[in-house]
Amino acid sequence: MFDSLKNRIKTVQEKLSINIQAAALTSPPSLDEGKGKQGKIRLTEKVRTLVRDRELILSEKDIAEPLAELELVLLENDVAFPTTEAIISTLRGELTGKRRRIGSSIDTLVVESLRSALRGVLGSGFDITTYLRTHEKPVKILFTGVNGTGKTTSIAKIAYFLRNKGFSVVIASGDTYRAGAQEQLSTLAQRVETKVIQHQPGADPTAVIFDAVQYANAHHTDVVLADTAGRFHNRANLMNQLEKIKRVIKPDLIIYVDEAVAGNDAVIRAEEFNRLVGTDAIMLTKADMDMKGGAAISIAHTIGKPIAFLGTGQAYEDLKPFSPDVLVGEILGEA
Ligand SMILES: Nc1nc2c(ncn2[C@@H]2O[C@H](COP(=O)(O)OP(=O)(O)OP(=O)(O)O)[C@@H](O)[C@H]2O)c(=O)[nH]1
Ligand SMILES: [Mg+2]
Repeated sequence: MFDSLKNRIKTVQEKLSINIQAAALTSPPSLDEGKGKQGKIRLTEKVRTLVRDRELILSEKDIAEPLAELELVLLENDVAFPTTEAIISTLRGELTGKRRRIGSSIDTLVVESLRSALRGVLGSGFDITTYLRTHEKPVKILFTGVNGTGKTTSIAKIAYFLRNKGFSVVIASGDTYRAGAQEQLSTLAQRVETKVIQHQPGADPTAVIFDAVQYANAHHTDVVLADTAGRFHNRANLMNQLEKIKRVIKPDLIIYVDEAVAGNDAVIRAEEFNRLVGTDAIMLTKADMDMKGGAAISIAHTIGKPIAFLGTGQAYEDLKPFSPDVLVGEILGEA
């Protein structure tokens, strides 16, 4: 992820440093700066020496150009408009208006301000293992999302991940709609050695998930992972079916699954799903195929829900618990 974003952010970063250095050079010296210079700056001095310990207040004008460039870079990489605005506004706030001592630390100032602006839109992340440890069992997790985003694959990955953490898991084969969906899930579940509850094709998904919860109660299973058929949010009958599942099963968590490659579409769909059936956390799949990373940056900020996991490939090990700090490090080219 972020292949196309990283280099361009680096360029903006450099431009910001240059502009700040220029502002430091042309600003009047502060009171405690070396006496006897009478405000004259000898340009022959090395820049680093010159700006060291200089105090200045950066104005919006000083950084307007690199910020405009950053705005464009973010939008071109599918970062949602409100998220882009939030990043720019935090960065502007971090850099301007404050009296600060500018020295050899300009690069650090720029990187840390960028980090804080990006960090601000990514939310807290969602630590599923802490959630599971602190909630009554079985914890019922319902997976929602449009067709083909990776719900079924993600359920197998999460089952594998949770079992490795010591939790017992049962999967509910709640996609009774798409031909081949149940077989796909049984094959995946077999690979990760997890029990699946299935009914006949065409059965009511609520009944399947209900049975899985009964199974979990009887066997003291920690977690129920409930698959559902892919559906578009404008299909009222299918959304009503999700509503029914929610009403009857009362899931503890609803995880909305979408693919990072969908960019802004993922953000828009996530909002609709959240509005219609609710969402507690997000799983973004196909991060391995996403060059831009816009959805990963915007989705939590736009719908106000945390990202729990990133899917990073087709195998069941290809799952990463989401860490906002690691993601920001990646964007800033530190990882
Ligand atoms: N590269 C990559 N492929 C993925 C990832 N997650 C899922 N896939 C692939 O995406 C395709 C669709 O995955 P499914 O799990 O069937 O998607 P789904 O959301 O359950 O699809 P429906 O049930 O039809 O709505 C499969 O070929 C998966 O192998 C991922 O993180 N990276
Ligand atoms: Mg599926």
